[in-house]
Amino acid sequence: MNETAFKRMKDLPSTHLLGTGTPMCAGCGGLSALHEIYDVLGPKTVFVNAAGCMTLLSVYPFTPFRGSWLYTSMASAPAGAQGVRDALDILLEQERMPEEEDIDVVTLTGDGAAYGMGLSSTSSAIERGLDFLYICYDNEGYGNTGHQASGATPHAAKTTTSQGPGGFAGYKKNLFSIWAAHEPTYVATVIGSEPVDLARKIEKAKSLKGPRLILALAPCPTGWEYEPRDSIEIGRLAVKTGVWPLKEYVDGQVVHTAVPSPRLPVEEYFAKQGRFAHLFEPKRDDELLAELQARVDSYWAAV
Ligand SMILES: Cc1ncc(C[n+]2csc(CCOP(=O)(O)OP(=O)(O)O)c2C)c(N)n1
Ligand code: SF4
Ligand SMILES: [Mg+2]
Repeated sequence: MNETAFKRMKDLPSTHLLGTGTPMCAGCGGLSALHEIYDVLGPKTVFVNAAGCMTLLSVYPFTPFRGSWLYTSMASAPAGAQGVRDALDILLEQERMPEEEDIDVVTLTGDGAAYGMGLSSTSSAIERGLDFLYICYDNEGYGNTGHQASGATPHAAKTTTSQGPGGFAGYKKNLFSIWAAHEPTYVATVIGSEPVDLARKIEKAKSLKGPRLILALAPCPTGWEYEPRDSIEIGRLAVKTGVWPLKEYVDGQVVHTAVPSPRLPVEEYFAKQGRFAHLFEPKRDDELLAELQARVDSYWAAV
């Protein structure tokens, strides 16, 4: 962090969360989703944060979180959450802490941890019925280290590790369904550009106990290659084209909380991002665009 950024952070009022003084990229969609989520969760939370872009928010001795924050390795945030929950439960059981001072345990990671490195410890935590809220901001790559491909990278996107003519050859993992298959308390997708839907889901998640996931698509100007001012529009297009379905899993049922109608063509979303520029230039790739559209169509045909 340079000296100016350090001075700006130091001067932030103590109530200022995730402000412009942090060393984050302008227009970060993950940061705006987290800001909205924190507005609902409030300071009675302990964030267990795996390595990634959001760990840059808390640079010793400063933090924008008004509650507690703990840093873990990429693979072990749910294990860290278990330790914190256990410690809180012991304090409650031994009456060393009154019930009203109990704290919500919140795991915060990127997609690299949530879809890949931390999946095993996540699965085990859900299996044990851990009472925690897992927030994944999904920028579809290892953002903090230069946007390498992750388990969340979509088909055809260029990343620093998928530079071939067709972009990423694999397909985005379905983390929503992987979580739902564990039959946890709650799973929901959100996006910062739909704040009302997001706030309702966070309120619901906060009111429940047990393993809960909030999966936030996080438009990332740096990794997705677009102007920071376009983050909200790109987020809205992700929903309007049907690329990012807004839905929740509760009581064994999946319910869509928004059904785009009419659905916009997916190319309106792709055309705004440099990581998909090869779909349009130097020559339009009709075959690949048709495949991408067909995959989204078949998802919605089954809803
Ligand atoms: C085991 C391990 N491998 C690699 C790293 C280096 N590393 C730090 S942050 C990061 C990217 C994490 O990606 P993601 O979870 O998607 O979060 P983002 O950076 O996109 O916010 C990596 C690879 C690490 N900390 N630990
Ligand atoms: S790389 Fe992307 S996710 Fe990371 S801070 Fe920048 S905009 Fe946000
Ligand atoms: Mg990421």
